[in-house]
Amino acid sequence: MDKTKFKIVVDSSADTYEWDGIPFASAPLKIITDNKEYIDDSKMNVEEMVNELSVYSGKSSTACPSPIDWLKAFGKTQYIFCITITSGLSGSYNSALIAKNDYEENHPDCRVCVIDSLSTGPEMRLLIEKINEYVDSGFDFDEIVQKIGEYKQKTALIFMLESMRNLANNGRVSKIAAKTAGILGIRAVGIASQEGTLQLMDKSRGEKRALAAIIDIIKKSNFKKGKIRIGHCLNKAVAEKLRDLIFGEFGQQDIEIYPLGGLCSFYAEKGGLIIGYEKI
Ligand code: X90
Repeated sequence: MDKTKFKIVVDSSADTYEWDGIPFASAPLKIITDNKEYIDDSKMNVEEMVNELSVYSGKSSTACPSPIDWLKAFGKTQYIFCITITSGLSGSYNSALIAKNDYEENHPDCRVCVIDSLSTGPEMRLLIEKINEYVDSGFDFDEIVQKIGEYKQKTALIFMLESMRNLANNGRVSKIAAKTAGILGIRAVGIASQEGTLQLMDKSRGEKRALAAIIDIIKKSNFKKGKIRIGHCLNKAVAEKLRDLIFGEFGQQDIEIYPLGGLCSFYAEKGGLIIGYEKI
């Protein structure tokens, strides 16, 4: 199989700007304040943004890629797999669909599969890895479309947030849901719902209890063995604690830890963790 006929394209909520071994592109989301626009690409300094925003009290918002941004990321490739942040919280998926229709109309020999992750960050990372594997195994476009749809049923996402201020201010969770996270020491633990929205599961006082709540969710999802990807916002230490708890509870697993990109860091805020895993 000629791998150069394929391309994986994601929006920047996947925290992934480059990928080895297969043509790859990331379409940036933007974080906008009254005095600055941050573009979530490989050049962005996430730590600087998070620190600047922690002392900024004005309005801030985000914007998804436009269809033109998506078309730029598509380039000229025969088979494109395009993965977006959940359509339950962002216009990115709809924007990608417009780009797909335009692209296929102008390139009748090309095909674009747009995947609504109903999730974000580390769960999208798992989808990237899997599509790459399927291409390596020699499956054709239609087979991969079907297989990745099945795989997506087996992955899930958990989050742990110390603050939900930016989520609430931008209408991505209700103000009531956001209220307790943000009170000193309380962490909101939850999952991506079936509809691709935030579903709170637990409000824990203290890091230890919050990590225990995460382990509990993984256990209840019937996890035995699988890949786990942990993205953190300036909080590698807690990500490593979680990894060790997972090893203790379920034995050695394929776990990777990495810093969240700009978009996820904006919403997860300092200290936040987002975990993508193969639940079955
Ligand atoms: O279109 C846009 O401007 C982007 C809007 C994104 C809104 C929410 C992003 C949330 C990221 C929070 C924890 C993970 C929740 C996943 C639920 C599906 C991080």
